[in-house]
Amino acid sequence: MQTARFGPAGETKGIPMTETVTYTIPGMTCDHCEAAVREELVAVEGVESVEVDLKTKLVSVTGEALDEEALRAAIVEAGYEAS
Ligand SMILES: [Cu+2]
Repeated sequence: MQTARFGPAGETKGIPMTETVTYTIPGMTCDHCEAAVREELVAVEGVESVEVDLKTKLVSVTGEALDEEALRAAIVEAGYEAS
């Protein structure tokens, strides 16, 4: 997983930053839920990878120029709610 961030000094126009956004989705209970959430999230523009931990109900979305509203909408689209 790519977790490196470009600090202000290393920021260059044209090189997008990779960022990770984490959500808690209490409604996820099984592999099916995980697959549904993952499928919607990877379809969001800029998303590179999605990691789901069913035990903690944590979903980590990594990508470039992530749109948090679009990510939340994708979670809703999958039938769940991010807290
Ligand atoms: Cu399920």
